[in-house]
Amino acid sequence: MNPQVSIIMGSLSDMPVMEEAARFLEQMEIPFEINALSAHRTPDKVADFARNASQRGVRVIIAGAGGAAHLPGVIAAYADIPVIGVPVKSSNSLAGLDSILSILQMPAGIPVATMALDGARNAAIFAAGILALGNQELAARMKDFRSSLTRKVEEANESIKKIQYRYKI
Ligand code: RP5
Repeated sequence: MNPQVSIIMGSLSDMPVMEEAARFLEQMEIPFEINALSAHRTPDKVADFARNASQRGVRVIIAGAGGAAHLPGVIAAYADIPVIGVPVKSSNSLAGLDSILSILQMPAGIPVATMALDGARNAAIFAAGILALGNQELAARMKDFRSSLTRKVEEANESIKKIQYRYKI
């Protein structure tokens, strides 16, 4: 089975954030791969990976990095499939703002769909949404996932209702 989504991170130190993406893909039964590659430490491997990803069956790439965070943009420059970027609040970052801007502010022509800081779960949800366009079973699983979010708010309101306040109307 070929991976449909490839999760790439700049360093093992990004893993606590990026594994959230892996967990969601697992939940949605989407075949994926997850690896570390660095745009400055392994530039040739990044180029090879990004050039060949679609030929291996990968449909979407999720790339996470911290600090200067050029990895998602470099991958997008070589790849011919959508790249979703996850800015990671890493030990070397300026509170994550440097990573957000590096990924978000791509010059016109080579886009990276940028998620929130540490937003790896949303990256996987976005990737699943893209794949669901051509996969009815996955679309049904995504619909169930959405319903579970709705139920969560309904349950929250049930819990809130039980809290007593003297002045609550
Ligand atoms: C970035 O620098 C990585 O994506 C990571 O977020 C950050 C720190 O990397 P390490 O020094 O922990 O390897 O390239």
